[in-house]
Amino acid sequence: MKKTALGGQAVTAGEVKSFINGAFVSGAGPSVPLIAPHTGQSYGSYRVATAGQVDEAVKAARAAMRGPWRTMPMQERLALLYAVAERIEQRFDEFLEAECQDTGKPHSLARKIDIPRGAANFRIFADTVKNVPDEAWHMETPDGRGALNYTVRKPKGVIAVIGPWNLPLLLMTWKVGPALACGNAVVVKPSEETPTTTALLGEVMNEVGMPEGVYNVVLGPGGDTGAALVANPGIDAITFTGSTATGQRIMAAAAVGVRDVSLELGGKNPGIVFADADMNAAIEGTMRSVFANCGQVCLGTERVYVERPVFEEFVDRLKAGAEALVMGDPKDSCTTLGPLISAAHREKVLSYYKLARQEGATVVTGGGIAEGLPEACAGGFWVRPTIWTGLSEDSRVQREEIFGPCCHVTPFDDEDEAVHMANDTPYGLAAAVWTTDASRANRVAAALDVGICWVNSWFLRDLRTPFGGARQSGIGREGGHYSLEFYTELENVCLKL
Ligand code: NAD
Ligand code: 6OD
Repeated sequence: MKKTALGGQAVTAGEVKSFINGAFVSGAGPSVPLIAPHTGQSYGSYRVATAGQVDEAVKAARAAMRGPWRTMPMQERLALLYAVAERIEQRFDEFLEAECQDTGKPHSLARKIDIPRGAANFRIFADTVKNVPDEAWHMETPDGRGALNYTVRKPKGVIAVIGPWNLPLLLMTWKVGPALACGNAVVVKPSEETPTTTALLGEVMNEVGMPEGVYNVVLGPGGDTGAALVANPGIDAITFTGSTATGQRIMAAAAVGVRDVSLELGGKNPGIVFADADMNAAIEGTMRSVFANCGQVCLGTERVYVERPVFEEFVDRLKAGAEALVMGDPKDSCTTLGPLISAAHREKVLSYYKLARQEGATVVTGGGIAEGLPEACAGGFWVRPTIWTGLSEDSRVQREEIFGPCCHVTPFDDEDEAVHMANDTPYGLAAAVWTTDASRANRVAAALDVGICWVNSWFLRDLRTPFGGARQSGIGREGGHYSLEFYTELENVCLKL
């Protein structure tokens, strides 16, 4: 059978399939059209996996945990992960096409970030597991013979992986990579908006000889398929990336049966630009952090604080940058700004554009639906990149996550004021600080209540580092050996000598 993103086993006649126990299956529930965000046109469909099918997937994963996967030597297991990474690279263009069709994001972006990370997430966690040190403690005993304590690291079992639509392959493999590297089996529920690359990975799993049931995919909406998955008692732990509202529901579901959760949630991230910053770098970095992926990046900047002496220059240059962004066909190499993911999300973003005006913002640029796109894109979910000034810190636009190509820029007079405003949020995911003063950089980074603070950069990712959010931006850290803490259970063995 031909193995292309839209014509292999994962997708037949335009229907994206669930993947249960090594086989591609149609959901037994209703058929749902898939809509291309850049055209607004349907390009395929999927059928909803029912609670019964979710249970089949969980049972397949549990069976895999009793089968050859459980006893496979680590080197063999990790060889499979390296092979997955290599196969993603060999099928790079298919993953690229599928990801950009589902999301509408520019090919240039996915080529650089999403697909390479899809492969790297398998390689880096295979390396991590291979290099994790074992722990052993010798203890004294009254009889003088002593005892040896050592730690056995075991897979947690069957992990539910639930992902969002903004970076579907990157964020799914970011969890599936370490989960499998640690010897778990997974049941993945991708976002209902973007199922294709997750299904396509099923083909790769079969191609490299992954045992049946280790990697399973169930397609469907969160309230149905997702809720059935997290409620299933055969799930040992849940790792989730998505909104804070859904994260709270998942945490409640995980409480039944006392299952572990890892939650990577929303943000309202600040960027702080000091007058001593390298202004070219600050503008370039802030442009990316506000507009990359059409502002649909959890780590993106929505609140920019700029020291007053450079405020006007900064706003003028950011405006010029926003107005130079090019919207259009994702395949076109000139395209630098994609659409929003869906009609519903565009309604949400436009409601904030309207709210900003009602709350008294000055619209520096943008502020509505984008027009003048090529004819093929006319029905897509486009909005204009937007910059505001003049809002108070307690306005809803300054407090709520919008997840669109927009930001508000506020002047500040001193460091304390900037830190205070940046921290005045229920979230705590990421921040970006722009300054050439190293002492100030360290001071401000330490004072910010966030999981990751970039200094003079944005979205530089070393996968060995801890990743996660403070406050309502999440619970737990993944990345490097931190992922191993979530995806394994530790057992201490005390051996009397
Ligand atoms: P979402 O919460 O609506 O959905 C995420 C996933 O959860 C989807 O697969 C959805 O089907 C599923 N889901 C929804 N309700 C569910 C339920 N009751 N039980 C089980 N699953 C359920 O989020 P989204 O709109 O897909 O993504 C955007 C959000 O994700 C933003 O808030 C963004 O900040 C956040 N996000 C966070 C990170 C991070 O690393 N912190 C990364 C990317 C996106
Ligand atoms: O780079 C990563 O590992 C990661 N988790 C990125 C998250 C991006 C949010 O949209």
